Amino acid sequence: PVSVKLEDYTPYPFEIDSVSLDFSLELEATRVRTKMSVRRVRPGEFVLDGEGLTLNDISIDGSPLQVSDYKIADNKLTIADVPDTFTLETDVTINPKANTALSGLYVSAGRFCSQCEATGFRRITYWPDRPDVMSRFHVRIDADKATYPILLSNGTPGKAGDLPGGRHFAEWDDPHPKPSYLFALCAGDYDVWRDSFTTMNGDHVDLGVYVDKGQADRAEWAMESLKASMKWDEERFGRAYDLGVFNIVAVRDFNFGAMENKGLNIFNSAYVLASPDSATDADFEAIESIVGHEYFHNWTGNRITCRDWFQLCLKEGLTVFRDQEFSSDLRSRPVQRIKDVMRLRARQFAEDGGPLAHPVRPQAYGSIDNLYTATVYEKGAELIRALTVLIGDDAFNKGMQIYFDEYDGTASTIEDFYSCFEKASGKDLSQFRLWYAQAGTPEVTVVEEWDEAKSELTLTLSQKTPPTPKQDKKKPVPIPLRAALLDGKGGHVEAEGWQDGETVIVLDKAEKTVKVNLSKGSARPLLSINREFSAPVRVRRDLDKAGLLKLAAAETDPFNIWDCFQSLAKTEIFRLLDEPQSPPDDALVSAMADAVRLNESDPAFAALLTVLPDVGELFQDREPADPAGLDSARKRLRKAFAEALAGDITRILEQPSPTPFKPSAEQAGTRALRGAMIGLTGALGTPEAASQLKSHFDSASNMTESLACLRSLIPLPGKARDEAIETFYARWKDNPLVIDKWFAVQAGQGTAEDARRLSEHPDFDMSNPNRVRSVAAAFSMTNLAAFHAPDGKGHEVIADIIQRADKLNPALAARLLTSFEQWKKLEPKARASAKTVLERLQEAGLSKNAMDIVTRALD
Ligand code: BAL
Ligand code: ZN
Repeated sequence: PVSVKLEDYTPYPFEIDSVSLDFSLELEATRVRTKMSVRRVRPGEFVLDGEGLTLNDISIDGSPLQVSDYKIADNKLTIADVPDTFTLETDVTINPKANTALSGLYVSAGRFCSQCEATGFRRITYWPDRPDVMSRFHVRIDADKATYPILLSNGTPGKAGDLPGGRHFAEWDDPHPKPSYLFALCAGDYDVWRDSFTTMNGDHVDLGVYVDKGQADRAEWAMESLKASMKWDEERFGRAYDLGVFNIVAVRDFNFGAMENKGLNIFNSAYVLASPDSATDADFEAIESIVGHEYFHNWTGNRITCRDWFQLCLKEGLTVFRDQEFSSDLRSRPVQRIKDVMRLRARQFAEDGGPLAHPVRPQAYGSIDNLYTATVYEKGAELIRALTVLIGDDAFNKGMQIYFDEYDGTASTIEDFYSCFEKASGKDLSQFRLWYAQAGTPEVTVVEEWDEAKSELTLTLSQKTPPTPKQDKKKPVPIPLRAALLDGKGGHVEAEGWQDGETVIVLDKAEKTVKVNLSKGSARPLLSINREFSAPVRVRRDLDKAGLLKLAAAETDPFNIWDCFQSLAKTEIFRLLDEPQSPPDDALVSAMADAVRLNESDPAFAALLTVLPDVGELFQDREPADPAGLDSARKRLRKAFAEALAGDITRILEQPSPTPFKPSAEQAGTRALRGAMIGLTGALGTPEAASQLKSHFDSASNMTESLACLRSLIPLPGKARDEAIETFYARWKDNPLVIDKWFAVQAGQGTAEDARRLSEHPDFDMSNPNRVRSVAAAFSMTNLAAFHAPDGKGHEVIADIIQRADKLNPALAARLLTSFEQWKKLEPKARASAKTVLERLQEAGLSKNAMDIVTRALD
């Protein structure tokens, strides 16, 4: 695949101070007239991007150009001779209805909607479609008034009025210069949930959430989340909103979760619409976090944008960090941390360990759409968090203010960003920036030696980052490890130079020795390390089962308590895999159950203690991986765990679910533990369990518990299961977001035949990314035992869906292809089948996006 390289970056030779866009909306032939004021700032050709456009007219300073004056080739329009200052006008026609790639201007449920990041704007008009060209946008939209009564774009509304022929128009002005990827347009008939916000500067902001007709009340939570985000960014980072209007539009057909267009965020409806009966607590939480994320982009992404797409982590990693902090402040910090690390380990560690591994800031890419990865987002966020540990919160906060002050209105780089923290902390951060250039998850080994006579603990820490594609050798990176010395009684042990028994050890060499001096006669303390998961690494310690249990009991960091049990469970699952006849270890299972009971007063945390590492995570540590074997070993442990908690399950589920329903963290925590107990009931696998689940399903008053019951019933064949599947469908068949869940719970636990049957269901819709993902991603990314079954049927069914999806929506197909990323780790039969399927796809001639993934995966 053609590769774009970071080292090839050159600034654009022209500035375009302002642009007017005039849209005449028609489903199949929308006219876009563009007028831009261009000014040469350095030598170079005048080249614009454009894809799938029919050019009607083009003129410079009012004089039409002849065909010989310009060249259109390879999706670029080049005009050889241009004055130093000029006005360019273009008139193009596009076909939004035929746009199934959902990039550029397209139609969803009869309404116009746009998606321009990363390179969709060139599918709307000719433009230098790169983030470092920032311009003031004036937009005029005209359309049929009855069909499209609401016309929205970025900024604040200007003139509006009626036109002949039943049409009307509206104008929008965005005073903030922005790159084209932040342009947005929506037109159609919506219901609106309105509210307002007064900023810390006393400015009034009109807020609107635009949704399908009849669904306005389901936008209330998104609106509450928006107001909370606006307030939080003022309080935490001193950032106020900067326009009089902020709108969100919900769209059913959308490739991303949401998009941060200036003043007009466009959202996948899954992250806007919520009601207690139809949305789970996880949905409410995701809405809050994604609304926050997109809003926070207003400063980290929009006011300060990226110079080029290699800097994507500059806005994404930083904004994920900000949304994680927002959720931590609104909810429980330790619970949030655990959930974030679960996601990181499941998705990013897997990516980092396979053929698609790439640095947080890559040096080259084949297709920009494929760079929206867990590495750029999640590892990018972890690096910001590690930076806060390395330089401390005060220097971090100071550095952020320097960044906002010095880079506002610019398109920046990672170097610019880090220069602010160098200023704020007085530290040289050049070694830290290596984290951005090296792929792979560092492994840290910790060896302890205790000298009784000297009361001295010697820690030998070493790091090693495994080779990744095109990067065999890695340099040491600075790894900030929060550490504490535990006394085994719930407290810390003092040591020279440590504060309250805590410190940050920065492992910045291949190996480092740290001497810890305790007061004479001290007993040997237990070491707590990488507390709160302060660095995104794998820690290897020489701790056996007894040692880990002792550490779990002594730990004062909730993250590490959870993590000790994760390690214990992982080791036990591997043992059960190797010893299929052996029962799960009773002592371990009781300790796991005790930990759940002990933490019942923090139900959200207790619920997380019931979650065993999933198969995807397990097989990162087991090569060659036998997903079916791991799944069955995991199920044996889970069943024993459920048996140990049987009395607690009954007791907890006998209590009523909190009423009236509130999506608060407190109620969600209670329901999370109830949901965990429902899950464990399913793990028991008995006929009684199935009938208990069915009766709980029938009486559930909220989607969290209803869906938990359905999920638990799916693997238990019988009447209860079949009835639940039918009842759920019949009740929710008119609510596509809930039917997505119905597809996903079945694909997530069924066989390849089930996935195929679901993909042939009349409600399966290849043109809707949420629905495609509800079957294909649920099956291939969460049901690894079935997806990677040795008979290859799982691979076949997903390859078939990918091939069909690719014809309509290459970005979606490419995303689904990443489910093959761990194929080289598989046992021989599944590995052979994955290879055959990938080769077949490669020969089938897929889109550029999909070929980029297939080629890298096979490399
Ligand atoms: N910028 C694409 C969607 C998001 O990360 O917010
Ligand atoms: Zn983002």
